[in-house]
Amino acid sequence: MKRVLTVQDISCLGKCSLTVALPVISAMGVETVILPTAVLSTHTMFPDFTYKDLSDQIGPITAHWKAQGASFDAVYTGYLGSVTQIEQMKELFETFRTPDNLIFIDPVMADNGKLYANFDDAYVRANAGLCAQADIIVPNITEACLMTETEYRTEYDAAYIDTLLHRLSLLGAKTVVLTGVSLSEGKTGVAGLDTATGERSVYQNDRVDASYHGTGDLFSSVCVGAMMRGYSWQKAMALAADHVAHTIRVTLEDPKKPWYGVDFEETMPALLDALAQGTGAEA
Ligand code: PXL
Repeated sequence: MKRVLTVQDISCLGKCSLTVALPVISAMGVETVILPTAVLSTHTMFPDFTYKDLSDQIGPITAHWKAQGASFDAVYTGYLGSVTQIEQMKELFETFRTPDNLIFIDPVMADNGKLYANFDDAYVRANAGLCAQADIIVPNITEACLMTETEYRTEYDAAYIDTLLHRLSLLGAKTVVLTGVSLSEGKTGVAGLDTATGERSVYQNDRVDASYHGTGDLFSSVCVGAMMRGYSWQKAMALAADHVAHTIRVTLEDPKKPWYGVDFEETMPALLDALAQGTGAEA
C-alpha cells in the first residue's frame, strides 16, 4: 500500500483540509499520515474561529519520524497558516524527498479574487517560493494570479489560461494544474502543463452553479489518491474534477445541506466505483 503524508490544518467543524483529506485518501486505499499545522474551531469563513498554531510541533514530529525511518510515497501540503510554516515545509521536503516520491502542493490561500483571512503579500510570495519545490502544484485562478502577479479576471479566454500556465511554470514546479478553469459557457474544469515536455491537458465538465468551501481540498485529495493508485496526473485531475462536480450536485439536492462544506461522505462510494473503473467518468 502506498503511504501519503498530508500537512494541513484541522478545522474541527467545516469539512475542509484534514477532515477531507484523511477520509478521502484513506478510502481510496492509500495510507494517510497526517501532520496538523493548526487546530481551528472552524474554517476561517466562520466568524470568531479559534486558532491554535502547532508550528512548534512540526520539528519534533518530523524528527521522530526520521528516527523511525519513515518514508512517504507522496507529501501533500494544503492550507498552511503562516510564512513560518511555509519555511518549515521546505525543510520537511528536504527530509522526506526521494528520487521517486511525489511532492504535491496545493497553495491554498485565496479564491474568487480574494485572499483568505489573515494572509498578506508576504504569504503569497512565500507560497510562490514553496511551489518551486513541487512535482505538481494545483492553484485556482486567484492563487495563480497572485503568485504570478497577473491581473485576476472573471472573463477570459484560452490565451489567458495559457499565459497563467506559462507563468506558473516559471515558479519551478514540474507540473502545473490550474483549477476552476471555464473555457466555454456552462463548462468548468482544469488545465495543466507538464513543464518538461510542454504537454498541455485541458478537462472540462458541466459547470454547477454553486461554490462551496473545501472543494479545492476534495479536488487535491482525489488527485493525490488517484496518482497513488497509478493514475497519470491528467487522468487524476479529470477524475477529481468530475468527482467535485458530482459532489456539489449531490450536496445541492440535500435539504439539510450545510452551508460550509460539501457532502463528500455521500459520494465516497461513487468515487471508489470510478476509481475501480479507472475511467474518471461519473454519472
Ligand atoms: O478549504 C481551504 C481551507 C483550509 N483550511 C482553513 C480554511 C480554508 C479556507 O478558507 O479557512 C482553515
